[in-house]
Amino acid sequence: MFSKVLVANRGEIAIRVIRALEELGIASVAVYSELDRDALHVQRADEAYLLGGPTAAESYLNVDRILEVIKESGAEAVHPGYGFLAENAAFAKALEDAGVTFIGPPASAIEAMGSKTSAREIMKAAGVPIVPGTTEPVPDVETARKIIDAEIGYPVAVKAAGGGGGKGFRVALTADELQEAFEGASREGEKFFSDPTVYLERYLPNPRHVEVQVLADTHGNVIHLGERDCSIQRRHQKVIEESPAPPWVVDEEMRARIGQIGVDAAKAVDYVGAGTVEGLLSSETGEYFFLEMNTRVQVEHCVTEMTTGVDIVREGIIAAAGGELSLKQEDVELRGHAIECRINAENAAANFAPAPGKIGKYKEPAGPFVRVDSGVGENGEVSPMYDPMVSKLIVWDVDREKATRRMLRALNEYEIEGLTTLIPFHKALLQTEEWAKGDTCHALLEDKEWLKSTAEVVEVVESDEDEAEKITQDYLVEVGGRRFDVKVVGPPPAGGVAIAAGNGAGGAKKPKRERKSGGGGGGGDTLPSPLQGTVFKVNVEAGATVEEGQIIAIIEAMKMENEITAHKAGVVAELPIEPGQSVSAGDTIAVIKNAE
Ligand code: MV4
Repeated sequence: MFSKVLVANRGEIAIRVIRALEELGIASVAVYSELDRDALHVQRADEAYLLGGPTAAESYLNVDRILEVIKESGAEAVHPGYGFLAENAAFAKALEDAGVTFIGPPASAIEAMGSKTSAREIMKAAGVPIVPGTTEPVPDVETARKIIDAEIGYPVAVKAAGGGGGKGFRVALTADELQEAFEGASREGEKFFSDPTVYLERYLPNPRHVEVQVLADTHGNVIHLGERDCSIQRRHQKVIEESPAPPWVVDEEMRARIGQIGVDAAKAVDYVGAGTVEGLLSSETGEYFFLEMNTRVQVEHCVTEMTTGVDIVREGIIAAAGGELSLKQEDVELRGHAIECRINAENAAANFAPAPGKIGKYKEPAGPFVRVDSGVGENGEVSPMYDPMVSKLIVWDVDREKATRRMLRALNEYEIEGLTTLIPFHKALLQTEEWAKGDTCHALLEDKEWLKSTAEVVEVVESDEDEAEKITQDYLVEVGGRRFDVKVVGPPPAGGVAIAAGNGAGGAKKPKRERKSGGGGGGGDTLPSPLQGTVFKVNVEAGATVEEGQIIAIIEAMKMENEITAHKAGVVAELPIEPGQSVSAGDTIAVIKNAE
């Protein structure tokens, strides 16, 4: 076994890995960017090294510097977590060459699965069912047209070969839409993966996203830990995951069938460690098709840990060290139901725009069968530079309905001051009939009115907004001897002194400023940028009349396109932005005045 491992990541997954290392008696080495000097993962590790500047390229993607730190620290292996270098075959190869163990599959498996066309070809040869379509790149629109007419038909999905997770994915419902879909997917492939190659798949109407967790060691043992259902996605980002799938979606027979598909897929690339085979389950025919394999531990691995009792991260480390998996397929037992909610610093009411910021008070839920994997804590900060995830909240209970109630209870306990998060969105979603039915909730996730209705008042910890604002004051009130905690939202009292006794402490508290997480500018005319980035597109002109929720501009940040929508209806009085310009969080995107 290793004695020291470097964790090439940050946030909750770095901490998750460090915990597993400590339990195995392995020393941990953290790495960090200049922005992460005080981050939790740095404090939690046995030693820590600065990688470089704030951008991912200068720090968590800086292979040369990471190789230096490996030498300096004497680490014998590297755990990449997810994201950053986790699926970078060149990085895995560089470590192999340096005699350092990459905790993950061989570089050849990463490479085989990295190209989606190559993965489809290998899976087809291995007898794994793939979504009908091409396994070879399609050179141009004309060729695509011929293949679709002869074999696939419409609607058709055009996907980037370098893609995955929905990047470079376009749909052509009819022949008319093909050219745009083809060019769009190719452009996105070029932008994200430096590879314009695309391929075609039959477009399945309203499928479920069902994936299989696999584990493999170097002794030929390959097992699966059942499925996760991740059908609740927004712009291809998973927001809620569960294990197993709702019982009426996947039964024992289907579980065995798709589990075997996962095992066959892993075997076909000589997989080692923890991996996930993603697939689509046709809601019409019950057919299951391989979509892609993620050659790393995933964000949502925790729900499987809860239902199987297997520590997936630990098994991955043991496998990389040349050990045997601690269990056989027949030892795998699924019990009960687990749900995970991603607690992102995002504003569901504003198109899920990233809402980075400083956290004030912070209190995590606890109690039976509640797990919180978090990357930040009290007085921490969610930086616009990285993924906006604050934490993952995972609960377990004997069945889906009870797990849902437990999740709602845990969400109610969660207190994150100063940050707009998906907590109110999750609370609302888990109380819908759609969730109860096990629906994929696509319509809800696009329903602007419904999303708006989930917004909650949040207390701003630190704000330089200067307009007159309402404040929130907490009072303790006793009515007929019964105690009530009362929140009063309104203008600050004359004289500006507020006495709060909310938590029984009795002392005077500074009045807190609040903002409705749904909009910007506290009801003013100014639409501020919720994030730092580059103006990609301006969708309206100055003087235009806009509806509330209409897209004003698209801001690109971390390669993601974020739609900035009008916070109110009116006339665009000012529009001080143009494509290519960089904006900071809080900068004015537009001033929208009421139409007279
Ligand atoms: C598809 C599809 C329909 N047909 N492929 C790809 C990435 C993943 N995030 C979702 N992807 C899809 N690929 C074909 N051939 C539909 C989706 C899809 C989806 C699938 C299951 C559950 C939710 C989804 C949300 C958006 C897109």
